[in-house]
Amino acid sequence: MRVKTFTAENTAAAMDLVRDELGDKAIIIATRTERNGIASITAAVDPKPTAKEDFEEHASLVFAGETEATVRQALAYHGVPTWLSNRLSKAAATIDGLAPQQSFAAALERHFAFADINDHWLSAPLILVGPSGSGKTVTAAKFCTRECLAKRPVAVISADTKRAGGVEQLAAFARILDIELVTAGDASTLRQAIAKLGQRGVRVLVDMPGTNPLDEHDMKYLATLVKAANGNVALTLAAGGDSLEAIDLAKAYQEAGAEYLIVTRMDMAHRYGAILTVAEGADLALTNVSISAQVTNGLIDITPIGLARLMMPHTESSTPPSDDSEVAT
Ligand SMILES: Nc1nc2c(ncn2[C@@H]2O[C@H](COP(=O)(O)OP(=O)(O)O)[C@@H](O)[C@H]2O)c(=O)[nH]1
Ligand SMILES: [Mg+2]
Repeated sequence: MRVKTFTAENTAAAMDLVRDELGDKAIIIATRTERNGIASITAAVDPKPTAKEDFEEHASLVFAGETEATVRQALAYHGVPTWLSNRLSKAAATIDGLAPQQSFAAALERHFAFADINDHWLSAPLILVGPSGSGKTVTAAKFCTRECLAKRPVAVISADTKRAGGVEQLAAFARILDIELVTAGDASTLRQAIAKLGQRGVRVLVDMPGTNPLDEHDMKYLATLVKAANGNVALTLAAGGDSLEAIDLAKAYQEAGAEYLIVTRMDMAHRYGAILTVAEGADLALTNVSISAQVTNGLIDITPIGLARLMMPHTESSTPPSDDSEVAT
C-alpha cells in the first residue's frame, strides 16, 4: 500500500494532485481543510493488488453472507487472528444495507476506541513511549510541527538522555521549529519541567527513551518516568510486525501506563493486522497513524472509515470522500 498526503490551495487542486500521482484508482483515506482554505488529502494506492490473490487462498471457506466473507478474507490477508476476525466479520454482517467496506467501518467503530489526542492533550502532556526505532522522536516532531502550523504554543521534553544522540535528534527538530526543548532524565526533573511549562499554558510533548518491553528493569524505569509526567501516554508501534508478538509488546507498555496507540511506518507495510490485535489485546485507543518519515507530512487522525479503506481497498465504498473531521497532517 502506498499512502501519501497531498496539500494544495483547495480541495479540487489537491484531488488533481492525487489523480496525477496515484491515478484514478487512488482511495481517499482522509481529508482536511485548514481555516485558510488549504486542503490536504491523504490517499492510498495498492501498486500490485496482491490482496486479491491472497484472498483466493481463503475462498474455499464458506460464509453465510457477502459482507462476512469479504471482511473475513481481508482480515486473513492482514494476519488478524481468527478469534478477532470472527468477531469483526460477524459484527460487520449484522449491519444491513451498507457496502462491505462501510459495514466493516461500522464494526470497527463499535469494537474499538478511536480517540482524538488533541482533545486530551490540552490539559495534560502527550507522552510517547515504545521500543527504540518505533518512531517516537519523528512522531514527536510531527505533533510539534502541527502545533506550530496551527500557531499554538508547544514545547518538547526529551527524557532520552542516556542514549548517545537521543537528545540531539529532537534538538535538531526543535531548532528548526523554533520551540523550546527541555531535557529531563529522571522523574523529579521531568515532574518539575512539566509543571513549569504547564504554568505557561503551552502544550507539552514528552519523548521517552526507547525501552525493551521484555526487560523488567527498563520497563520499571519507564513506568516511573510515565508516572511523573502524568499525562496521555501513547505507544508508537511500527506497522507490519507479527500480530501476536505485537500484543505481548503492547501489553508491557500498557502496564507502564499506555492508553493510546500511534502506528508508524504505515507506508512501509502492506499488512495491518497488528493494529487491530494490539488495540484489542492491550486495550489501547486508536489515535494516529504515520505514513511518512518527513516531519511535515503524514500524521493522520485515524477514523473507522479511514482504517476500513486502508484495510479493504478493493471493496468499493459508496460514500464520497470523507469530511474534514477525518484527517490532519
Ligand atoms: N517511512 C517511514 N519512516 C518512519 C516513520 N516514522 C518514523 N520513521 C523512521 O523510523 C526511524 C526511527 O524513528 P525514530 O523517531 O528515531 O524512532 P525512536 O527511536 O522511537 O525515537 C527513523 O529512521 C524515522 O525516520 C513513518 O511513518 N514512515
Ligand atoms: Mg528517539
